Amino acid sequence: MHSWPQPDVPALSGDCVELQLFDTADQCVRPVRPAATAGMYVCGITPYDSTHLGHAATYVAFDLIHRQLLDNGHAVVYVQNVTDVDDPLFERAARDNVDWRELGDDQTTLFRSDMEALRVIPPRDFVSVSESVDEVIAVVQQLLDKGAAYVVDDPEHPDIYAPIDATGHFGYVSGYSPEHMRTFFAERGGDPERSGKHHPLDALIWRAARDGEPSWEAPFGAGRPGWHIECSAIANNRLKGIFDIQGGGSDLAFPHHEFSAAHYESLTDSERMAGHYVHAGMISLDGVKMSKSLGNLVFVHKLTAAGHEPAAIRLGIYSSHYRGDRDWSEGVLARAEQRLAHYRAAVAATTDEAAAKQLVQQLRERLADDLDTPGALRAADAWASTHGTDDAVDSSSPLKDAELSAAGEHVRTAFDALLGVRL
Ligand code: 5CA
Ligand code: ZN
Repeated sequence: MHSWPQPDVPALSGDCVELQLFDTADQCVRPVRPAATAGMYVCGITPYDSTHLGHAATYVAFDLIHRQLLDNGHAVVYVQNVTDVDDPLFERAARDNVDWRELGDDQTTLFRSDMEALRVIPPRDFVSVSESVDEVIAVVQQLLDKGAAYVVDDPEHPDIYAPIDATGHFGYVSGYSPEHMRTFFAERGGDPERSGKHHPLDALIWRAARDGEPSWEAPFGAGRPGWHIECSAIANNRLKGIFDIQGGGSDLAFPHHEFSAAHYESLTDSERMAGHYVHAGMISLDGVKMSKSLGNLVFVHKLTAAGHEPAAIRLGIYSSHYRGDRDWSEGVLARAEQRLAHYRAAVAATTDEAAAKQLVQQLRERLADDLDTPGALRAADAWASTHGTDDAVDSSSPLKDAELSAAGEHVRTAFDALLGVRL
């Protein structure tokens, strides 16, 4: 499916700093070190309801990674899926009496416009499950042929599962204990009670056709893809040899990323699918996790419709570290809007090139250190306090090039290139 328009990402002068990221599997921060072309896969939305600020914060975190990789001189192959074949989507479509394809298309369109507004660099390949079922069928067939998948003993619904012992190293991505695995498997779309499975944690890779559900013909019987296999197939078919980063929110570490990796590794007899497994924390609103059931959702399109700039939304997200569970509130946004005005006033006033270069270097260092955005903003705050002006400036919209000194222009370019923020 088509992606969204590419924002302008200006080239930034000065010395780049090698990106280091926390890897969930190894539980440490270490350099990413891709080849000339880096590969990144980030799990996409399930398009049955509007994208909320939690989703947006996660995609903005990976956009920061994308931007640091570009600044490090790499080309980036960025791949993202859209889970448009899934139970919640079918349930919502049935409830609202609309076709599931139409619901998925409409919500994906809204997502694209939110991402475009936030100046998120689009994936090169934006791939829906419904357009990649053939890829999943090929992988399921290979797993069956290899003995790394089995059909449950249920003639009515002969679903296909991958056993958790298909590799000898299952569990390395999340590092969860068996108790944790059981809890999260049940909470996050797993079916531990399904009769006929060899182990309660074995993962569904092909769901045999049911009445009233969409299904596709396959050599092993009509049905539809399981969740983890879809991302495994879509990612690995596009990132062969360059799978540097597998990403998503922390709720995806187990079982989703664990099984996506295990499926690929059992198929290829390899040890490790991705170089880094990177996970963003969950966003809450006023201290309560944003969730559809509570209805405490903040939507990007509502904020922008109310006149809040996407640049301020970005700065609000950056005020805390991407890996922590983070709170959003009106106060966070208000402080971000003050910051934006403060930075614009300083960029408009400054003529100190040495200080501008020093700030840009600090921004690069902080961001290269596992995306330390709070540290980057602290450096910018200090710089703006020294170089800014108390004069009132019109800071409600991006500044114009012609008004800026070389120093101001350099800082503005850095905010745009590294942070996706137009000052
Ligand atoms: N389609 C699957 C991935 S293949 C999925 O998880 N879709 S989703 O729409 O539920 O979530 C999309 C992304 O947003 C995932 O990376 C998820 O971890 C992240 N996400 C969901 N809720 C939040 C939240 N409250 N805060 C931060 N990230 C979130
Ligand atoms: Zn996924």
